[in-house]
Amino acid sequence: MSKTIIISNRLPVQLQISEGGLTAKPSVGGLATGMKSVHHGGESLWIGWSGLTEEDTPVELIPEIDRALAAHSCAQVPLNNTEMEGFYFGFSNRTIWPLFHYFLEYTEFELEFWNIYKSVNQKFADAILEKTKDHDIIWVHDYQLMLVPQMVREKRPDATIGFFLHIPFPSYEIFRTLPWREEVLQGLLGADLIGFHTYDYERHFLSSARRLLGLEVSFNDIYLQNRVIKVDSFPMGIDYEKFHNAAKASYALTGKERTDLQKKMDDHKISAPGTKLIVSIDRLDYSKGIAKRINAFEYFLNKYPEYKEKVRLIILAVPSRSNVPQYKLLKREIDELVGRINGELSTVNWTPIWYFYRSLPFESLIDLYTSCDIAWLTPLRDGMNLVAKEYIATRIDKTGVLILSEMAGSAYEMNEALLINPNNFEQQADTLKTAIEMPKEQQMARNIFLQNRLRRYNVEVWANEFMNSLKAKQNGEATFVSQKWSPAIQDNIINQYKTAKKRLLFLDYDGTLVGFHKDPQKAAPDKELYNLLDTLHRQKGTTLFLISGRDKETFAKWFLNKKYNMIVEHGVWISRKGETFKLLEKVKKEWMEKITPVLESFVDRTPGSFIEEKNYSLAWHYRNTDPDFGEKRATELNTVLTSLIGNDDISVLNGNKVMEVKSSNVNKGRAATRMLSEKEYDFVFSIGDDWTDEFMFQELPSSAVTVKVGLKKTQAKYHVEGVSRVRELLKSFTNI
Ligand code: GDG
Repeated sequence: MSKTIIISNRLPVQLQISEGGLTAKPSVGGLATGMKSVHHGGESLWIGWSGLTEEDTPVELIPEIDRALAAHSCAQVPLNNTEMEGFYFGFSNRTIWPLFHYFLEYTEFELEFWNIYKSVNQKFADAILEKTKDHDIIWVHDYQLMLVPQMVREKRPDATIGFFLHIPFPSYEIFRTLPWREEVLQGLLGADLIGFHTYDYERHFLSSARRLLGLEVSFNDIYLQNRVIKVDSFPMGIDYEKFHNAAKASYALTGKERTDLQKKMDDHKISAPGTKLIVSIDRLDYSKGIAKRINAFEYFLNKYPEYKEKVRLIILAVPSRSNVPQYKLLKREIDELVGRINGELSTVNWTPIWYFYRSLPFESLIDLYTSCDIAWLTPLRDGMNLVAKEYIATRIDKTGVLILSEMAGSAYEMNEALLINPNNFEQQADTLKTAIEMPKEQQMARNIFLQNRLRRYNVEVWANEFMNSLKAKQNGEATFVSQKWSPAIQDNIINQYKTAKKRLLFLDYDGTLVGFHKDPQKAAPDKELYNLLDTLHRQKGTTLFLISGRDKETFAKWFLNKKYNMIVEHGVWISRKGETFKLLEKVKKEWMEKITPVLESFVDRTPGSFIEEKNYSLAWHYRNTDPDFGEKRATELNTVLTSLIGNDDISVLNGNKVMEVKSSNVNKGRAATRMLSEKEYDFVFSIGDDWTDEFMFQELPSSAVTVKVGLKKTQAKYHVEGVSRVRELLKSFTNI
């Protein structure tokens, strides 16, 4: 039976070595709880770092640690101090974290960090390969392990791999500044399913994949030569019932049973009735906008001084990555800010800010959520922000106001909150006032919607949706109708080929026999291709046709002396056995004069595009344009041309990054069937990669063997992955 394998930087278990020996406790973090439905019993294994470096682990304790972890279905990837420095504190938290949160000024591009990141990712990948079997389902988490999917895929091409990014994926303009951007994308593309919190992150990723790797993207699928990768958004939820029930339990406690923090907040409410408590909880991280929030609070108190002594801001900042210099500086900045503001504004009865720099036990966290009238969360950039969701879940009587930054992923799902731009102090001051004055009924009306949504789309649903989507991919959801060319199919077809007396082959050129080049003139045939075509051409009983949309001059230059049969310009010209090209179809060309200026205006407005003038058609190529822009222009051009053409004599073909205008009575299908009607053939084969080849696949008789190159929707019976597979396939025809 297949297992589920979860991989994250940290294991969901806290190990502690003390004099009494070793303790292993499950951690209570969001991810650990979220994965409960996926990580249970003997059916799953969680691989990650234990939290103890090799230097901190007495050798004699290692077997005991492994046993303790195994009891929680976990296995560790041991890491030493140098690895932690380069991989975690270095590349993960000094390169990727700031860059992906749009803090370019904090981003360090250090080759040493990158090298260690690669080697540690390899360690994780090796651990996966060692501890898993072929059919296991692998789910890799987060930005520390972006190279792992591809590293596993290399060794195990058929593995089922999912990847989820918990932080934002930045816009292409930011991402492209990373010196190792292609490697990172390639690493992620080892997965079958790549998940993000929001559609924006998804679209940024797709845009980078298209622009940086030139990959074909259709909706949310990325097409590689041999695989289709699904990219989707799965907004992470929380364990709603856990927070809701904990809040209920907290209310039920009587005076003495309450936590110290709760007692302090109760006292405050008694001594200053009518005052409002505002809470903010975050890891101490520059992405969370804590310093700006404190400044905005001061701004609010100065703008609306009537609220002095009436509101208090409670800040819980949880220590985080304190080894990284930027975090040390931030800590100092916040200490100073709180000190200054409290110093300047405090009165005998009032301190405006209560500031805790520590991690609190879960119960105290709940106390903060339940006792505070307002939660004020102002990240400058945040993948999701679960605190916002947790605050709402704990509001048993449905009161409470959430002020949330638009820059948090959770803002997309929490429209009923008061959404703010954390850089706009004016707006925040006014929003604080609105929140303080908001009538209870309005608070409740907003929170009912929020609570219902959070209850429904909880973290378990999130994990299950991701897994179901991944499993659907594993089960090979049909994305296209053709069958993959397999060794068994090949054997069968070679048998037909061998026994046939008269064979007819139609081979498309670009994207089929050779790969694409930025400059089409550079896609000349190589020696290997000439040898292959020579052998087929000379083979007894075989009639070979190269069939292409290219102009006759280029093909004459490359192939005429080889005496191959050729059909070019989609069927306008034909050359057999080395004779000069003749017209195969009578075609009109008067329309060309009218269309040329239209195409020229598109060339002027679309850098990188150009016109190819053929004898009977005009092609507008946009392979070298910005991909998004090029597609947009192509759609525009299509609309313009269709409205201009207005009759059936000419038509527009949408090829692979090319739009071709040509006479309607010419296409590869028509040309191929004409050849077929000239003689009796008992084996017909056609292969091609783009839309224009579909005419052949459609019009050839059903007994023909039709093959599409690449994973696109097609009328062909079979598909193969790419140029090198095409060549292998054709080579098999030569060995008879
Ligand atoms: C990353 C992304 C994304 C906080 N203080 C205490 C405490 N917490 C718990 C909260 C919450 C969690 O920590 C923080 O989660 P966030 O989502 O707010 O932020 P990150 O840690 O930055 O998480 C983020 C998340 O991954 C999930 O994908 O949402 O955008 O940056 O659950 O309750 N828990 C306890 N004591 C504390 O003092 N017990």
